[in-house]
Amino acid sequence: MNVEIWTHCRVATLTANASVAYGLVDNAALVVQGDRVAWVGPQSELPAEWLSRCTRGHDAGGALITPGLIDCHTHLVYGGDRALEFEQRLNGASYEDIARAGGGIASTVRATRAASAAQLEAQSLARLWALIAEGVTTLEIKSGYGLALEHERKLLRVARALSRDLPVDVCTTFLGAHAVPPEFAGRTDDYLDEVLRMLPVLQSEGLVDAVDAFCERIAFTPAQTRRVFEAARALGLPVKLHAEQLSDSGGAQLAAEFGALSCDHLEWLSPEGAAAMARAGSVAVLLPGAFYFLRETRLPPVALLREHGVPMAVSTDCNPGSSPCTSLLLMLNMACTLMRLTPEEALAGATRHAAQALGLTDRGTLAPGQRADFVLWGLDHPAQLAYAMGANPRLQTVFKGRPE
Ligand code: DI6
Ligand code: FE
Repeated sequence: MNVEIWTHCRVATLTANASVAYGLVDNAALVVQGDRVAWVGPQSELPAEWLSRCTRGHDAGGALITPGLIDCHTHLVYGGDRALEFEQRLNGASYEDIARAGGGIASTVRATRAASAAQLEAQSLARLWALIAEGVTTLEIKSGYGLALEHERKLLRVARALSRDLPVDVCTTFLGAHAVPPEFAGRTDDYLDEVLRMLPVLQSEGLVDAVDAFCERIAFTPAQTRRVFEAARALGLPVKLHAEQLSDSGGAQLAAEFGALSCDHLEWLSPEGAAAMARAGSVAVLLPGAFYFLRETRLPPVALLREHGVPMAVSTDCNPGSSPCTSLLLMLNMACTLMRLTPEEALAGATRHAAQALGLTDRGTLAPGQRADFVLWGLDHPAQLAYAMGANPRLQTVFKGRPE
């Protein structure tokens, strides 16, 4: 097996409980065997055994190396855009007003249904490239703009196909319970029956890694969300939840009851919800892009999450309505400026904790046995990743041990 050694670098390992901030190793060496990290530490301590087995050496030129970034909450595959609704909001309409008037998610559902798979793929690929260009090596993509079997299938197939020839892994999440489509208007429970019919079919086609729902006044109640979660549990699928984004409906407690991988948004999270998440080991996924773009004023309770030791992830929420964003680095900055995360918390949120939010234990840190997904940056210190706005200091990405 190939053994490749990277030297002349500074490595932010992001390992949990590291004794130094970011798990930073100066004058480091990083040994890759096949698609895995075999060893990381100070170059002066590199075991001779690895040197003798080395098949290729890489001089990193003094670069900073971090784990590949992980965007753990996106709705990246969709048709059309919602720039005109953005304009309506600037003229006074609220996000909820627009949704109730048949716009919002419903307008993206119309555009997504009308698009062919090839059109969806082309549109989504441009967004995916933007993420990859900033060092993303794993991302999640949710369905939820098809809301009918053939269209949810089309969207999820596009999501799966996107990573085919690219240095990135895609995890797919079924979000059939995102909104009630027009043909089921006023018949939410009938639509949920349909969601529960779609789920096992899509799962049997290998299109579903996890199940999500939008638990909110303008979407599904906790009781309705529970039906979705029970179906997921029966199929052995992990769950996540869009919870407490616009109001506190107790979604976090419900999700925790099902051992949710994550609860996402959380602006209205209550102390009881945070305690439940801590008990369940759910990750809090913070989405500063949506907070910013909807001009929310209520911040997710970061201090409370810290108090309970709930791990925090940071993600783009890339979607046409509430976060038309394809920059995870900008989200790190906004998680700090808007939500007061530290740059270290923000980076852990796009690496280690983002992996946890996807149920992935083989990535998100740089340690022996982990996937060799990492990024070389033209930076001196990892705090610079969250500091700059609109910069892209990426030099090179290594995916599954292979340099691009
Ligand atoms: N919450 C969100 O922020 C996105 N979905 C959700 O459940 C917004 C989706 C959209 O407006 O298209
Ligand atoms: Fe979302």
